Amino acid sequence: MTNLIYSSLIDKKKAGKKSFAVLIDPDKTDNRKISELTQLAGEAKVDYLLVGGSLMVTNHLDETINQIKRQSPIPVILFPGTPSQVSRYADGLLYLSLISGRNPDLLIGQHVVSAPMVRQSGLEVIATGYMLIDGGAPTTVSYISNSSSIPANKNEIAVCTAMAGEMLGMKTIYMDAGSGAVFPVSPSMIMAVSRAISIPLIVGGGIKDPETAYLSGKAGADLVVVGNAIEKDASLIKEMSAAVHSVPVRI
Ligand code: 1GP
Repeated sequence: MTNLIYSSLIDKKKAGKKSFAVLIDPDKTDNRKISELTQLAGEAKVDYLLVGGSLMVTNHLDETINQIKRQSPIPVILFPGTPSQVSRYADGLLYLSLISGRNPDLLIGQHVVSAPMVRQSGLEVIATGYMLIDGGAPTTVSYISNSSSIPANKNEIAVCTAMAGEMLGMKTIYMDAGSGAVFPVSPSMIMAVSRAISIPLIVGGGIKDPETAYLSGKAGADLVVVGNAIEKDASLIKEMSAAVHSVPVRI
């Protein structure tokens, strides 16, 4: 197992540089769309491509990743909604434990079941404390996981949850307002959490414009993730990526 993706995240964090990732949902993309996204992502210097979806209805994960890998050198990281979403063709895997919820199956149960398959895949595994933050709409993840999200105005719950995740040994914390959230994680919550932990902080969900992407990075997100908005308008990749990369370096 390599450590390339995680080391790159750590190096950038140490240098105070922000990263930008595009989330690709195989259910919502075809060959033509993937070609368009990989080309735009390359031109926009996107740092990582996340691949996954809360519910994968179609069955072309391997095919999607193979096409991305043929067309782009950008590292591909799996962001699995279910344990079946593991593909050895990716570069890494966010091994998500839903630490904001109280559903033991998503904290540890599904990991136990998928552990041999994950180990065998040879993927770089990045233990991730996954925190759902209320984004103003019920999300697929909250429904499927049967767990409530952290209220958007309860910064202290988010801070304590992230701190616990770090002390339990998580390598990153992912704060997610959920795909298609009405409103994204607030800059004040991002700032409070980023000040409380020293591991990389990933933020996504409901980021619809370059300004919000910039503000998320400026507040303390080390990696900003956008899916839906780019699915709807792929030309946003350039401005979103530039916005995140323009956050002033602060070490
Ligand atoms: C969802 O954080 C990701 O899990 C991205 O969300 O699709 O709303 O950008 P959006």
